[in-house]
Amino acid sequence: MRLARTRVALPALAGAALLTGTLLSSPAEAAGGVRIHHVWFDSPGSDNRSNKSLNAEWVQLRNTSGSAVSLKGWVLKDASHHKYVFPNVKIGAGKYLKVRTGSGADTASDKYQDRRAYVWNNDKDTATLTKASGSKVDTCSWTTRDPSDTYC
Ligand SMILES: [Ca+2]
Ligand SMILES: [Ca+2]
Repeated sequence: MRLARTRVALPALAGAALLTGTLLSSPAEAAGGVRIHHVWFDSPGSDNRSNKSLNAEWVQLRNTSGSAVSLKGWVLKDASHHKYVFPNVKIGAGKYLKVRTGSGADTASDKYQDRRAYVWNNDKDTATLTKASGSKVDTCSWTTRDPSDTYC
């Protein structure tokens, strides 16, 4: 079961978010509007652990706020505490960023965990995004009832 999400009128709140986090009810907004937007947990085709297949498994973040947010030291982890620590990168206002499981050269829009095994279980798992301080920013959970093409 995916977690219930609070949908708010983000364009209207983007300015307010710059002034204070206390107006906003959830940790996601308080963190500046970075969310787990989509998790493609079941790589297309057979899961043969090829680098191509590993990189077709990813988590996509979205910055719904009106300003860039630094992800330095932020952590993306699964239910088994496999952690990916973000390098010194920013996610621009309104931009998306994918964290792919396999190896590759990081770009502005694509980061690589450089793993040789899958992280995001096909049957059931939870992606959790925390700040460097450990405070929770967002989570996304799924089961087999949620296909990979379902957004978080
Ligand atoms: Ca697959
Ligand atoms: Ca996992």
